[in-house]
Amino acid sequence: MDHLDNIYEAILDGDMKIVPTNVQSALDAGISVSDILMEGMIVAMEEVGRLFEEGEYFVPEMLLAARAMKAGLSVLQPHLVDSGVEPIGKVVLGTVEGDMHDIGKNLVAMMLEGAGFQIVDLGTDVNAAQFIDAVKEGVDILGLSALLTTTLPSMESTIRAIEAAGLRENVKIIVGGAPVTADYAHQIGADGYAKDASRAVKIAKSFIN
Ligand code: B1M
Repeated sequence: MDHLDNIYEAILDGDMKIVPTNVQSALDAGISVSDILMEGMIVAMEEVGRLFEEGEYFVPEMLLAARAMKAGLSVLQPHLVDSGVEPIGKVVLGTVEGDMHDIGKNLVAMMLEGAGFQIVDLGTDVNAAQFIDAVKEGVDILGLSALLTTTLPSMESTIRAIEAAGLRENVKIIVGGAPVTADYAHQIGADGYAKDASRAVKIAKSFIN
């Protein structure tokens, strides 16, 4: 098996000890960070989702795979993040109320940080009042993530609450996550939609320049 297969298999096995070792071996072998991420790690999480849908994996297996994925991302993080650069803007990020998924949001945070943004990560299950408090602190961009169709409405209610608080003009809002679409983003009044972390960086930069 090659390096990327090893990473893929270890994530499917939920092996949080082996995944970081395999990621490091792949880096040492000169495989690009982007290939490790896209072709080793993200495809593995997609397969975990498929196995869950088909009833072959249950929540505990999904949780183990997520932990293994996070352990691997921690090895990649220094390669995604440049240190010592002056921030080009401030981004507040969070997964919306009711939603515990944070791997995609964390990846967006890492890539934005790597692109020079200061990140305030509010974590998961963040309610509108928490987002509002963070926006009041002064922020250029607000990033909302949702992974469940059942938590999409929290995205919309967060934007409505920010409008009601009179803060909408102060901040650009980017939304993303598997069930989010460009149409949905437009419908709820977001300023931008990003399908993945690298597109989130492009959009965020376009709001700053
Ligand atoms: Co969950 N889960 N899960 N889960 N889980 C999904 C999302 C699901 C699609 C699986 C499936 O059925 N195929 C399904 C949702 C179905 C739906 O709503 N249509 C599902 C379900 C049903 C559930 C539970 C309800 C299961 C249950 O309890 N019965 C439950 C809900 C808990 C809750 O949140 N209240 C649940 C729980 C969990 C775990 C806790 C076990 C775990 C999460 C652990 C964690 O995140 N810390 C988990 C996992 C791991 C998944 C899957 C397998 C993988 C998600 C992931 O990390 N992907 C997922 C299946 C899948 O997505 N194929 C699934 C990798 C990640 C890099 O991609 O998050 O899409 P993603 O992020 C991408 C883009 O979407 C985008 O950029 C990222 C990087 O490119 N992006 C943004 C994300 N946020 C963005 C924000 C932006 C811009 C781009 O701007 C701000």
